[in-house]
This record gives sequence, structure tokens and C-alpha cells, in this order.
Amino acid sequence: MKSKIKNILSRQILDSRGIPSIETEIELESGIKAAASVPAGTSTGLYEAFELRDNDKMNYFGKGVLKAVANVENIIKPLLIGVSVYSQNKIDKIIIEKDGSKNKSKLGANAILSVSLAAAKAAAKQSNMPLYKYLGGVYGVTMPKPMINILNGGLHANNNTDIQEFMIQPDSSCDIKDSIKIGAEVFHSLKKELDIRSYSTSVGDEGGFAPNLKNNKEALELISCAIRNAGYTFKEIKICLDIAASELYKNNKYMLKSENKEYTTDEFINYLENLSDEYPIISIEDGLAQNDIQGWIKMTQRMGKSIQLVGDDLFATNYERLKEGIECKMANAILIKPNQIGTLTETLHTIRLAQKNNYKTIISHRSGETEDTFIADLAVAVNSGQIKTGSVSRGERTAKYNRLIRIQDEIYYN
Ligand code: 2PG
Ligand code: MG
Repeated sequence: MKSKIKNILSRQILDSRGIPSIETEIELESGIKAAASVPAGTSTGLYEAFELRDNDKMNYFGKGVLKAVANVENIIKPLLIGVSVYSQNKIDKIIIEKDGSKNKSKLGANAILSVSLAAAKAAAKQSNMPLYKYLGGVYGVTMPKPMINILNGGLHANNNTDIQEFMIQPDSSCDIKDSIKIGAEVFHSLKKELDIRSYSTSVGDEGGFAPNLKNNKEALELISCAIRNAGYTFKEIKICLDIAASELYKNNKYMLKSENKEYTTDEFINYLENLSDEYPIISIEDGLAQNDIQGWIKMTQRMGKSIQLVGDDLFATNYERLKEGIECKMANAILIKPNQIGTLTETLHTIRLAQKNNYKTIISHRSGETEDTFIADLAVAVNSGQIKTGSVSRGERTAKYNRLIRIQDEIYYN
């Protein structure tokens, strides 16, 4: 009785880019309340669930989410009043069926996800459990290894670097506190290095630096230098890249503006392979475009044994797309972004499929984030092994790292 949904309230808030996002609060019969907000991408893939925006040019240049707010309050809320908040599957199913579209285009994946995540948080609170424990039980206790963003490019900054994200991953034997410490030390060491060379030390959307460099290799040189200057070796710290190649792909070619060069798929695979030979790169996300299917198969054959190849735009956290990818042997890891698919149930379903097939899972933030730390708990709960949640600067990014620190204390000292 106490766990039944009594009321749902939604509102428009801001994300870290100053763009509206939706927050939904669920109240239970017990009086317990929990709110969740959803992030948004800048380099969104073609196969993501639909994000509903108002398109009213007089309001936030069309980016408002008041229609999504209205959909929660007028359409979703009446369907869920009286439903037990513990029935996550049922809650998500009711909303999915009401929406009825293939990509949540009627109600909006942002509207739907805000309710889905708020329900899980309210259920955790009602059970008097931290969210990771409610979601993962006694089994979900693995602290994820972070991929820490230190340099931004692509659509996440207005610099000239083509590759979207340059990240570092401390050695697997580090715990989360050590990883964060190492990440922060290299971040500051990189800042010093940029400063010495009179490059800008302002940061991009995900908190990494966003200097104008000569080319993509210079970024890797600077990062290597920062790692060494912070007192670490390439044994202790590896490099991970998100190429976000869908954004570089035009007319069947990959265009690197900073190098003023065009590559065919084969040439671009060579390019990535050479980078990985030259630098300690262990993971490449979206190395090729979402529609370059034959390319993905080839890249996986050539590089999949030694490098983690992560499908982001390629899989879009979508069960069917991942299933196809597994069948065709594309990639060997998946980036998990709940807002690409729109409900918690579907997100978990996709994670399970990946894990069953030995695909690595990386729970991920978006470039437009809020202070919500849901993904930190999710990463621990599902034993994802890895998390990508930006740099060690900007509050919306550090919120997730700080949440992981607290979770680790709870797990190990309680
Ligand atoms: C990505 C994400 C997050 P965006 O491409 O992996 O880093 O970026 O949210 O802009 O899609
Ligand atoms: Mg990506």
C-alpha cells in the first residue's frame, strides 16, 4: 500500500550546457519522494530514442521541454497512480505501450526516462536502501574503472581537434579513489603543459581542456607528456578515445579537418591502428560511423583482439541493434546510455545481453548532464566494469565521481 505511486510532478530544469532538461518527482503513498533528471547528447546518434523538444523559437531557441513535462503530467501520471513503485518492469511497460511508437517519439524518451528513473529512486528510498543496492542487490558491488576525459574536441568544443574525447584509464588494479586521484593529477599536469605552450586551458562540455592544437597527434603527445610529468608510466595509465566518427563521415569518407585529409574506411582503420601502435591506446569508441557496417566488421577482425572497440552511436543502447552487432561480430564492447533507449528496464535488458555475450559494458554520461548521479549507482549495481563520466572538473561530472567515492566507502566499510 505504502509503496504505491500517489503523485507525479514534472518540471523543466537546466542541464550543464544551459539547455533545458526534464526532472520528474514521484511521491509514494508513504510520503516518500524521489526525483530524477535526464541528460542529453550533443553528438547524438541516428538510432537513439526520440528526445522531445518544444521547437518554440520564443523559448530557449526551441530547446524547451515543456511538452515533455506536459506529457508526464497529463498522460503518464494518470496511468501510474496506484501502481506499486516496485514494479519497475510494469511501470516501464505501461508507458512504452501508451507511447506505442518505435522510438518513443509520441511521449518523448526524455519524458519517459525521467519517470522510469524516478520510480527506481523512489523504490530504493522506500526500501531504505541506497540506489545501487536496490538495483544490484548483494551481487552488484564492483566499482567501475573510470575513463577520465582530459581533452575535448569534435562537437564538444569549438577547437580544431577532430577526435571528440581523449580519456585516460588508470590501471585495473586501482580502486576508484586511486583512479580519481591519478586522473586529477594528470589533468593538472596537462593544464601546466598547455599553459607552458601558451595554449588555452579553458574546458569543453565534458570538463576536459579544449585547446586549438596543430592536429590530433599533438593531443596524444601532450597527454603522454602530462602522464609522464605527473610521475606515471604507460603501464599504469592507458589512453581511451571516443572518435565519434559518425560526425566525421561524409560521402563514404572520414574527414579530419585539423589534418585536412580524407580517408576511406580502410585507410581510416589503418589510421586508428597506427595511433594504437604509437600510443598506449586500449579502447576506441565509435572508431567508425554508425552506418559503416562492413567497416565495423573489418575493424573488429583487425583490431578486436587487442583493443576494446566500443559501439556508441552504433548500438544506441538498443537490444535489437546489439543483437545484430553480436551476430555480425561488430565491436566487442557497448556504451550504455539510458537516454538512448528511454527506460531503465530496456537499459538493463541490453546490459544483460552484452554481458551474456562477453561484450564489455561502459555506463556513460552525456555531454549535457545534470547533477543527477544515477549512472554511478547503475555502474556498480550491474557490475559494468567501466564508467565514462567526463573530466575531474565541472560539478555535474564530479558529482558522479564523488558519488562513486561514497559508494565505495559504504560497500567496504559498512
Ligand atoms: C558520446 C557522448 C558522451 P554526447 O559520444 O559518447 O561523451 O557524447 O552526449 O554528446 O553524445
Ligand atoms: Mg560516443
